[in-house]
Amino acid sequence: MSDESRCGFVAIVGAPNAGKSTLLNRLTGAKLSIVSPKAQTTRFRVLGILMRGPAQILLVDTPGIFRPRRRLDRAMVRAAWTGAEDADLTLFLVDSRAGLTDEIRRIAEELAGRNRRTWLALNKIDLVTPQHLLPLAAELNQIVPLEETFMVSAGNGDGLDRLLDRLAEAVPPGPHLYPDDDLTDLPDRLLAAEIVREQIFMQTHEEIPYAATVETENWQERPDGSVRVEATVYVARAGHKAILIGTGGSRIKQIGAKARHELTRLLERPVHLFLNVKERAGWDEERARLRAIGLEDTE
Ligand SMILES: Nc1nc2c(ncn2[C@@H]2O[C@H](COP(=O)(O)OP(=O)(O)OP(=O)(O)O)[C@@H](O)[C@H]2O)c(=O)[nH]1
Ligand SMILES: [Mg+2]
Repeated sequence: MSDESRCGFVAIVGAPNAGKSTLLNRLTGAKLSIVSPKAQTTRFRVLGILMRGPAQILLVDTPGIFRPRRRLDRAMVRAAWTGAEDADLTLFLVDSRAGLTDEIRRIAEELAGRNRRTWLALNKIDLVTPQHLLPLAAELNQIVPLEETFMVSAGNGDGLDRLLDRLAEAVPPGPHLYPDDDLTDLPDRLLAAEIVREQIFMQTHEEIPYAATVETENWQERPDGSVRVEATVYVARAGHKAILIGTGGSRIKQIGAKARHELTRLLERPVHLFLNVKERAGWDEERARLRAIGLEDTE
């Protein structure tokens, strides 16, 4: 590898649940983007800044691409495609266990139409027999021209060294756009809201995770080095609020306790976390709510 300075954006794009956020976290060695077993966890673009030799790789995690219904969904899917448009390279991440579903076929066709530099990474290879992988890669290549193909496991790290080496060579020559020891540009207030939302995804079911959004309302640094965070969880209906709060407040307490623990670890200082739950019908169609989580409003 040459010692020439390089820097470029690489957008990780794919179907919901492919493992995009897991990959971003694994490659940066940090928890930047929330992860859950449920689809449509990520709602906005998350930047991870990665150094590999003289190269700075700016990895962008994006929301999964699906058929949008709500204004929120449309803004999420738009954020994913904009991420790809703005990047030097698109890394198409596919869950190799799911195979070539209609959803993945549609994304591949859309990628083909956009005609950008695209690499393929078949993920979750720890879950499949290796014979599946080459035919799947070949089928995808028939739909969209793929410059390179990687077989990886974001879960256990297999194949990622080679992917990183290749990315470091592929990003264009140029000065680094961020300080080399920065990990992300995500503000702590947004991180805090996301960590609460992650617990909602982990601890509630059916439509509840999709009916909730979280906003940090207040952030106070205390003289003792701790931080006091107040966040509001908006839900669409009274029934959601009751479920989220739980009997005698048990569910929201558990969500708060887990989120506080995680935030204390991430921010490396004591965190006092206060959660309010508010019913707000139609928040997922409301521009201000989408802007609060950094989604663009172009409709
Ligand atoms: N076994 C295995 N599980 C994985 C791997 N990568 C991700 N997962 C799991 O797949 C699930 C989805 O991972 P995410 O990283 O949230 O997926 P995503 O593509 O960001 O999903 P959205 O944000 O909803 O689009 C989680 O339960 C992860 O733990 C992998 O390589 N192997
Ligand atoms: Mg994600």
